[in-house]
Amino acid sequence: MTSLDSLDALLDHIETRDPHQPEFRQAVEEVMGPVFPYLDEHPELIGDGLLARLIEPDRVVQFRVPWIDDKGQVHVERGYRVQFNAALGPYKGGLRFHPSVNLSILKFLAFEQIFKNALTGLPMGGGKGGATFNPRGRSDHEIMRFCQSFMTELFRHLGPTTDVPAGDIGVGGREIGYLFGQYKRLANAFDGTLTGKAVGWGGSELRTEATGYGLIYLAQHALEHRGEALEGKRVAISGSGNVALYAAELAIECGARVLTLSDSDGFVHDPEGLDTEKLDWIKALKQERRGRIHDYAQAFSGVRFHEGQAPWGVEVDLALPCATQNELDDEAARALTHNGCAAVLEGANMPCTAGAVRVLRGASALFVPGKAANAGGVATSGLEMSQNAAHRAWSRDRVERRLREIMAAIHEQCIAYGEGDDGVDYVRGANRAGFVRVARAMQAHGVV
Ligand code: NDP
Ligand code: 2IT
Repeated sequence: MTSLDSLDALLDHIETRDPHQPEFRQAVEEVMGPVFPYLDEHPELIGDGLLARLIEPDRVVQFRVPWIDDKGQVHVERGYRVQFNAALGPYKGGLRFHPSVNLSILKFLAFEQIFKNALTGLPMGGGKGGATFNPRGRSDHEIMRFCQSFMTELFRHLGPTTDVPAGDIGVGGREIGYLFGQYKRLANAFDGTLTGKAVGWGGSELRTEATGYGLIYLAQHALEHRGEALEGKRVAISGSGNVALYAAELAIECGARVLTLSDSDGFVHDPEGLDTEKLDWIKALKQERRGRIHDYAQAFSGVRFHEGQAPWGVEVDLALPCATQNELDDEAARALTHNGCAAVLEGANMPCTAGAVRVLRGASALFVPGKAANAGGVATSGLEMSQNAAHRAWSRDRVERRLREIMAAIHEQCIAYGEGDDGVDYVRGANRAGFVRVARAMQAHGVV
């Protein structure tokens, strides 16, 4: 095998092996770009073919998921679990149900997850899974039957010390309930094999809010480090799912003005800003009625709906992309910085393209990558695993205290590995800190 001792060689190797996996290639470039210069001073970290082993998943499971809709028609989806790296603990990462799901996207997400999980300091490896299933417009019974069929294959690959999935796009509390029900039935075990469970039956307090809240805690640390505060800032948020809505909730509580939310139809712009009452209305719309974001513009005066557009043209101080990968490109980044936006934190996984990140850095905007900014969700999943293993349930205060500590520690690691003459480079800090923890563990375990 050719030597993989440069970023170009590594990316060429991926291109040759997996020419149809652009998102995976993008994620490897994003992680390893800032790590390579560090390796010049720390060659011991990559002996024994570490990089070649790091970019190859431990295992990929792909399977057929047949299900029957309410009209009796049979559908066949493709299901996956990418068990990427278990150097730090059992595979851990969400499940995504979305028609765009493919191996490239799941490998990118699982690869990111390895280093994100490392940053939390908790004992979790990296994995991701999902299916091509589109939950949009499906009845509860259709969702249930799909989840049961999906779990009927997946359960044999899971376990509380083997692989512990959670939610991601299209997989929330309802889906985790159905998945857990079928897992429990097949495995004949009530254990901590899924996280994101409801609080009454093994779930952790605050897991629902954790990704969005953690994003805001991280934003507070990063802004404070620059001598700024969140209070009074105008904020653009994309998405209106789990991450977006709880980021909005805490941002509002901290005195920020949240001006936008979106879904795949377009974005809503509320120039007055959301308040708790409006947000409760949107939560009911999205979580109970499963409606579309444009309904918000119809129900509240002064709110405009912009069909087919993302919110990055709105004049704001802070942007929180919380929908999906590559939703904020270089053009959007130029629009944001042109309008005076000085900070972007990734609530979603890899929502900013490489070009967008270059534009933001060129404009000296604060940029915090997802593996640091959105780690609060998986961190709280880690706390849920601890509670399940101990057969205990912690109070909301205790979980919140731990989550705050973990986000503060992630910020500290970004500073330790990323601070330079011109401030903190969070991309460098987060990727180097995550990589070092994983590489040390892999070296200790030998060539496996
Ligand atoms: P949800 O399914 O709850 O919400 C996703 C939101 O993003 C919806 O508003 C959805 O709109 C929108 N969206 C999804 N795909 C697209 C698309 N292709 N174009 C435009 N809008 C889109 O998912 P989450 O909030 O859980 O996840 C959002 C992001 O955060 C993802 O990148 C996920 O990987 C990441 N993340 C999630 C964590 C979690 O704990 N849930 C933890 C860390 C990161 P629509 O309904 O119209 O599809
Ligand atoms: O991207 C993510 O970190 C998640 N979807 C959450 C994973 C988890 O296991 O809680």
